Amino acid sequence: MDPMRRSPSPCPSSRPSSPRTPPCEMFGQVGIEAVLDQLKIKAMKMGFEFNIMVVGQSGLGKSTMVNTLFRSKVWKTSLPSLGTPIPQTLQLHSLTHIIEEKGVKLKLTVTDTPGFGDQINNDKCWDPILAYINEQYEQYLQEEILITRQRHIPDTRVHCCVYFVPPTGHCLRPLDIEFLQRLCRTVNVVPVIARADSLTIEEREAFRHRIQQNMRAHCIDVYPQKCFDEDVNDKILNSKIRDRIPFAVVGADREHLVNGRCVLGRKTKWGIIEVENMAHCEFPLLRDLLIRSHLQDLKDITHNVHYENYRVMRLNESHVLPRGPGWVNLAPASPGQLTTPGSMKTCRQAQDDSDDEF
Ligand SMILES: Nc1nc2c(ncn2[C@@H]2O[C@H](COP(=O)(O)OP(=O)(O)O)[C@@H](O)[C@H]2O)c(=O)[nH]1
Ligand SMILES: [Mg+2]
Repeated sequence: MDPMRRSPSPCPSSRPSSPRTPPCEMFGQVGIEAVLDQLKIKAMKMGFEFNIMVVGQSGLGKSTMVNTLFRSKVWKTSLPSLGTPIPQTLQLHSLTHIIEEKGVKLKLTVTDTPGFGDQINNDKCWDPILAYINEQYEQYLQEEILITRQRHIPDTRVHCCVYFVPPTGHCLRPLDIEFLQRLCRTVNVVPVIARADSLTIEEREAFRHRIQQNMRAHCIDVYPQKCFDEDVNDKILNSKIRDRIPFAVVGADREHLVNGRCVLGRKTKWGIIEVENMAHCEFPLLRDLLIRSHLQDLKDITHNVHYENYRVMRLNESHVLPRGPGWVNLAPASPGQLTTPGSMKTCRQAQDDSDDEF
């Protein structure tokens, strides 16, 4: 997909359609295509920001998956029984790293949600997550409405939430349904079947189909949402992706030698599960979606749809009409408005988010 694709409008039907501008007959080369080089140079200078959240019960391989995706030790992983004790409440931890490849800098923020779904009573355990996501929208909004605002507003909004479904082989659990139903309206959600090496090929397919049925029955619209396909090419590519979601993934942050090649994989007694081998698991589909083909689209939909919905809701509830060009009186949201329950602990360990450019 073209990473520079136009951003979708949140409600296309409500926008007036622009009058068709006829193409102008040209009698020579102007060099317009050099704009692409300018955009590339500027983007390389600015770097990219990408904020991802991982949600799922302890031990499903969230930390390992983040390390696998970015081929770095973004998070320290732990053995389920030997690691830190399971937290008594849901906590949110964010970590920011700069990843650089071939001169392209990516400022990656990963938010982990240890404690999600680990309690006996998991009622409302999605609330702190929703509150965190809305807090980031609110921060962005408060910066955006300043009269003297920063040239580049720091973007901490969650661009994608990867939800780890346990490999039960049955169907979505009530907790999964509750979570997905709420979150998919606020953020881009990509569900995955975690630790897929514990399922046979047939079990994986049957599980995927049942999850897809569950999602349809409960109106869970995960990313890439059908209504934001912009053209036939999008439709074709995204339909293939939608057919395979949730991807059955395996994570690994160790390399092994297989036939003289170094591969990321999990060594078992009967062989090595190669995470980047499509014959073994669908990790490559997840990586391609999140990084190689849809990263910019995830950011566009976050800005143009999810954040826009939040912005409109806040402007409406402020009950103050603009008093002239550019005037918006928007009181900061009180903590209660953002559904922040007392149990939430947000621990940001951003290592390098003081600069607007990095
Ligand atoms: N079998 C299997 N084990 C995995 C997979 N991903 C991670 N693990 C292991 O599961 C344990 C917990 O992983 P971790 O990433 O810390 O899980 P988290 O609690 O969800 O962050 C570690 O021993 C990992 O090596 C996977 O895809 N398959
Ligand atoms: Mg972890």
